[in-house]
Amino acid sequence: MLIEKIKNRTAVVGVIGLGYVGLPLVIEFGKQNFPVIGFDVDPVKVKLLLESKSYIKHIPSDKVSGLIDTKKFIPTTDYSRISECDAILICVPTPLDHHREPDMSYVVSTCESIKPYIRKGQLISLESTTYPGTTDELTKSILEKSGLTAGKDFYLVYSPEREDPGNKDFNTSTIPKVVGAMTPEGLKNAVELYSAVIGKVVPVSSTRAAELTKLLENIYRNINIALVNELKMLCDRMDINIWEVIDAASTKPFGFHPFYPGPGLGGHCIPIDPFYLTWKAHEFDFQTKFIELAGEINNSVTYFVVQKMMDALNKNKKCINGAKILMLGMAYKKDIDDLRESPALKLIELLMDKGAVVDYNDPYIPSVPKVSPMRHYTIKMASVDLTPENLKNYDAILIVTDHSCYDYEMIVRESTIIVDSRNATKNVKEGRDKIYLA
Ligand code: SAJ
Repeated sequence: MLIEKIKNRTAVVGVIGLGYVGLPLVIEFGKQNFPVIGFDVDPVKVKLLLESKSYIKHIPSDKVSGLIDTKKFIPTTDYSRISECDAILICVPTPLDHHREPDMSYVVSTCESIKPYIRKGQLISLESTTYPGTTDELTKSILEKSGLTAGKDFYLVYSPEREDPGNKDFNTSTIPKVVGAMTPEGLKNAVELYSAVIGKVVPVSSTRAAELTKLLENIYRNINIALVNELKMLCDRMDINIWEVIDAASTKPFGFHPFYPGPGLGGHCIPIDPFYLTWKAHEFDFQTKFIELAGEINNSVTYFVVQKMMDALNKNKKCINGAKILMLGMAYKKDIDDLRESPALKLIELLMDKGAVVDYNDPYIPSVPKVSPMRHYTIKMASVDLTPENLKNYDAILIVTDHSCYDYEMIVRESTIIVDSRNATKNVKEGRDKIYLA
């Protein structure tokens, strides 16, 4: 039944959570002529979509207007319309709470909201990054309170999102999609559904395998970034340039993938996802020591950068207390405007704790709201202009995010001390004696 409706594009696809994961899926299914109902708890998002406006930086509004014009896309906050859907994709956040433990509240509240309206024959797929067992245990248990049985009355699936906002090489339809289901029948239907919009679908044997697949992808990054961050701190003592070494190692045409040291790990995936596995592993009397060590190192490198700032000021007979520091870059990685978990926020706090007077410049982030998205910091700042005159007002410059648009020649020329945590000044020839790699 469902497969037929997928094949003839009459299956109604419900997408819950119209953020940077859900909205691209809405667009892809809309492109393939499926009727789509988009669900979100935020009425502002629904209103903007109805006005054919995109609120996601890398998704142009014409992609939304194209959808609305077909009259086959309905954005709504009315969860009772879940009963009209044949397939339901859940794309809601899975952050960490204050104790750095999984915060499943969005997944739970979504399942509770749709429970009264799910019906026989539907396919329900969770896409949020989460610990192995979520689908089989948490999602299943809530949805079965409807009286329906997962695997029998409805298909229960897990398919991790792999959205990489702004990635120029890959997009929603060209990033292979891993899919695991509770039953072979469910898997078959899920493969059929996702194959309608995504070039390559990768079925695995269970929802747990699919859940762990996504975590492995991001733990791999976290661990390898921690490795080069640790080597950066060792190389500082050994007077070796770690970036030179990584570039040289990258000439090996196989068996090596370069990662680069930085001021710490930001973003809503890499610093967070690994701790979903750490938390679940405890249930099996297992310590994920590697993950926890990587977390420790990625945290400590931020303190290392502060120490290097103090050393640089000291070398110039200045002290951190009262020093005027301009931090370049607030976003968690270059050329984007996302602040989440950005190490820049922690650096500001640590520098201020030592009495430094800190300003920042970030062309992508004109101001930091009073309470940043991180909730841990209450700082209110505005980006200062990056001009030769302004640079002269600071005792030191701290490069935190290596935005491509920065004029590093000018920055070095017009500054006295440059502490560079990204090797962003690697091509600057003049004034190298003013640069301190951190
Ligand atoms: N970072 C380093 N050194 C590196 C790479 C990254 O310090 O060599 C830092 C970044 O500055 C940032 C943090 O790590 O603060 C995370 O950076 P990221 O490049 O991993 O970017 P994210 O957080 O946007 O990760 C997303 C992930 N996508 C999904 O989870 C679907 C990740 O799996 C992707 O591999 C990554 O984008 C990507 O490659 O862009």
